[in-house]
Parts: sequence; structure tokens; C-alpha cells
Amino acid sequence: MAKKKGKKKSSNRKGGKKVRVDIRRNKQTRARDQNLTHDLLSDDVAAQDASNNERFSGKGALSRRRTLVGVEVDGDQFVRNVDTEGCTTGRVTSFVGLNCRVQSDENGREYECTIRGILRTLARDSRNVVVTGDRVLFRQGGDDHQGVIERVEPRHGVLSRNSHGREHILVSNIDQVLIVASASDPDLKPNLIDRYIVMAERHDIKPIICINKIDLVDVVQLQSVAAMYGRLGYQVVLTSIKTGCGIDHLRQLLQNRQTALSGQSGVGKSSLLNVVDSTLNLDTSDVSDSSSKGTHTTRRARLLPLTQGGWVADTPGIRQFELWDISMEEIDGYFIEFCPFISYCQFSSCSHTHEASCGVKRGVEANLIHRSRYESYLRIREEDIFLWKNPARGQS
Ligand SMILES: Nc1nc2c(ncn2[C@@H]2O[C@H](COP(=O)(O)OP(=O)(O)OP(=O)(O)O)[C@@H](O)[C@H]2O)c(=O)[nH]1
Ligand SMILES: [Mg+2]
Ligand SMILES: [Zn+2]
Repeated sequence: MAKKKGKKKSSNRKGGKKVRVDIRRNKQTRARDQNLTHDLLSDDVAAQDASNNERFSGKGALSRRRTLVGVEVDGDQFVRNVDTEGCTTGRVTSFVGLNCRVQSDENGREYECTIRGILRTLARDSRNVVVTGDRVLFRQGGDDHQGVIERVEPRHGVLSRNSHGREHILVSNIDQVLIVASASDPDLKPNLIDRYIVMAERHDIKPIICINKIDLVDVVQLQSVAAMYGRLGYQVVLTSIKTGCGIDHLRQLLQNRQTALSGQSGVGKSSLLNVVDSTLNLDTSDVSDSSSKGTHTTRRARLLPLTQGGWVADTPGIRQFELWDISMEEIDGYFIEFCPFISYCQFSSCSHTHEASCGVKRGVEANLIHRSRYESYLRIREEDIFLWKNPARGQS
């Protein structure tokens, strides 16, 4: 079976380990070669990068090294040992400029935190030192509402996208993605649902499909599409904020989980969250997304606590998510029902498009693979080819 997706990462923390690290800031060339104010105003991620490149001393190209003790997790993340005395655990809920907001597990209060410099030094990628959704250990500062992040715990369920050829993590520790579509106004688009499923599968995050505004149609019309996803093993919930149908079920699905919401503008994501938890009070007439469609300018993710327990991530970047970080060759691996058929393809590199002897195409002809799903596959590939030929479009 030619399943091409990456292996799921499991946390594997073994003993302490000493590592020697370079202290980066003394290796910079010229101080203040970036327009920090402009970056801050236009893009908080770029501003973080800019601040990392700032040089505060006049020592030129001197390099310092320091030994740290900690634990390497899957060879990917280094979790340094910290004196936990006086530290509190918390969750990063958003970024404000260069600081992040952390909600304390201990008292539920929000703290504005800076990031300990050594964490930037240790990070493989300066963009992802601390991201929304991170579980952190922080030390309360002099002011009642301030603190310093000392350590970032190993992440799971990371949603990211490719930005200028580098991974940009939008939000971490996501347990599930709620893919919201609407039965009507805007019309139901299974292709869009499939794109979001591919995104969820790519990141090893459980997708849940929510079809909203069912008050606008005869529910019988939705049965075939709900059954199609149900047969694939995906959970489907049909909802309406007008009739209240499915809302209890949705509330239950979101409880005590960290959920990212995805879906086209206007399908009712904010409206649904408002009825699930009336304290959220989200703006439901926000159409700013449609005007900035395709520009990928918004990079800030926000994590909102639910009264009944659990968190929801409202991320403009996820809403407009396109499959920038997925290569054409791996797409078939994320259509989970294709997998048994791929082994019947004559060529291991089969694209399941024009090849004569293709297991997937035979599966479609025998109605074992739903035609709508196969068409989504073809469409995603086509768009991918377009991006490959027009790489500028893939930059965000
Ligand atoms: N008839 C009907 N209308 C709904 C339902 N849910 C939401 N709406 C309406 O759909 C419109 C858009 O809802 P929003 O909640 O703003 O949609 P959104 O998905 O958050 O949109 P963006 O924030 O732009 O991404 C609003 O006018 C809502 O009142 C529903 O179940 N039935
Ligand atoms: Mg909204
Ligand atoms: Zn094939």
C-alpha cells in the first residue's frame, strides 16, 4: 500500500541530555537593518523575525556557546530543564505584537508574556519559537499581569502552512478540526470539504464535518453527502442555529477538546460558536475575509475558551487554507479510501489520472470510490499543478 503520509509523531522523552548551543544574537551583521515598526504594524510574525535579528551589543561577529541540559523529543524539539520553582503552566491564547497572551492553568487569568531569549536560540526555526495553542511553563514577572515563558512543552496536532518556503505554524495542540460547510447560502461544496479533510489528514488531526443551515433545505437532500463521509469513518453533524438542531451534539463534540474551525466565509462558524457558548459573543457579520480573499495577510490565530470546557481556535489563516505545503505526489495518501486500491495500480508513481491500468480509477468505475471524492482529488491536483507553474501564487 502506497501510503505516503508522514508518520505520526509520539512524544518520547528520555532522560536529560546536554547540548551546546550558539548564542545567535552576537552573530548578526548590522544592527537595525529592518524596519521593525513597519513589520510590527503589518505582520506580527515578520516582526518576531525582525526582533530575532536585532543586535543589541556591538561585539560584531563574536560567537558564544553555552551548555544546556534538557530532553530531546523525537529529535525535533529540545525541552530544556527549568527550575520549576515559581513557575506556572499555561496555554498561549494569542499574540499581541512581540508578546504573547498566556492563560494560567492555576487561576485562569491572562498574562502578557515575553519569551526567554534562550528559547529563540534553541529553536530550529525562529518563526515557531512560541505559537498560539502552545502549552508553556512561565514565570510571573514583577507586574501582576506579566510573565516570561521559560519552556514550551512538546507539541502535537500542529496546523501550519508554507510561507516563503518555510513552515509557519498557525496553531498547535489541536485535537480536531471542525470543517464547517452550509447546506445553502453559500451552497454546499463537497470539494471544499475534501480540501479541508486533506489538510486535517496531512497534519494527523481528526476531522469532523459540520453541515450548517439545514433549516434552509430539505434534509433528505443532504443524506447522500452525509452518508458518503460517514461511510469513510468521518463524524458528521447537521446543525441549524435557527432550529437548534444538532447544537447539543456539537457542544458535546467540542467539550474538553482543542478544536480548530475551518470553512468558507459565511457558512456560520461564528454563529455556531455563539450558540454553543453564548459568552463568546463573536461578530457574525464579519465579511472582511471575502475582501482579502487570496491575499493571506492575516496570520494571527486566537484561542477562545469554552464555558463548558475546551478551546476553539478561530484562525483566519486556516479558513483560507490552501494546500501550499502538500506535494502533488502525496495527495492520494490523504484520500483514505484510495489506499487499498493504490496497490492495484501498475506503476508505483501512478497519478490516477491518465494511466491505463489504475486501481483507483477501477475503484471509481466499480462505485467503490465515490465519484465526487475522485473529482475532488483531480481538482486539488489541477490546482496544485497551477501553483507549481506559478510559484508566486504559493507564497504567502
Ligand atoms: N438560516 C440560517 N442562517 C444562518 C445559520 N447559521 C448562520 N447563519 C447566518 O449566516 C450568516 C453568516 O454567519 P457567520 O457566523 O458570520 O459566518 P462565518 O462562517 O463566521 O463567516 P466568516 O467570519 O466571514 O468566516 C449570518 O447572517 C448568520 O445569521 C443557520 O443555521 N441558518
Ligand atoms: Mg466568523
Ligand atoms: Zn492509479
